[in-house]
Amino acid sequence: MSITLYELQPTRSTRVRWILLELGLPYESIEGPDVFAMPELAAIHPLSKLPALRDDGRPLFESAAICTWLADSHPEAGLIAPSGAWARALHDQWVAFTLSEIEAFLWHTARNLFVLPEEERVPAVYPQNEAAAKRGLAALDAHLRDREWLVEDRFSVTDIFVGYAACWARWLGMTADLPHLVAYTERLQARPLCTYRPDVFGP
Ligand SMILES: N[C@@H](CCC(=O)N[C@@H](CS)C(=O)NCC(=O)O)C(=O)O
Repeated sequence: MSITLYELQPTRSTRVRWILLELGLPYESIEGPDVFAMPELAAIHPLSKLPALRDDGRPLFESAAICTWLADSHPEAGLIAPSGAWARALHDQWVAFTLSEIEAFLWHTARNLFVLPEEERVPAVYPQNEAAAKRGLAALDAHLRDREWLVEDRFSVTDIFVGYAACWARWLGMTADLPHLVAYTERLQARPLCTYRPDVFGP
């Protein structure tokens, strides 16, 4: 078994690093800003984005797909419910919700803050993105009011996935009035293998 992860901290590849650590899987890390230009990355990801993974030679991209695959392929770790279980539907629900109702807006802001060339950035999108992301974040905050973890109230790959977006939003200053979500990010960062370092994803 061999795993290669193309990554750059603190991008969304750090989700994959965390689950690899939770699963105790050895992996080769191809890391750094030069990764984006590598033909090996282009051979995996059609847009040369991170994260990208090879598992026994097989290419996989998208952090949700990679994290879910790794949890699925190591069921003994108990980090995900099997396909067909209700808890699995809840995992899919929170991953899809995070991507469409939160992360899309965070990423659009990031693109206009520092990813796009300066002359293409449109700062006018920030407030609209923040308002949209906050609706999704408030829903998460409400869900976490009386539970510690998202699915079956025990730590799972769902928390690794969604938690990244929550830490990112906190770093962007969008969680000030969402105490349950802030407490959740602190619980995540208190876990020994968490890769969402407080010095990078701090408030
Ligand atoms: N939905 C993708 C996002 C992939 C993505 O946009 N990754 C960023 C880093 S967080 C990237 O590679 N950006 C380079 C670019 O946009 O060209 C995932 O979750 O894996």
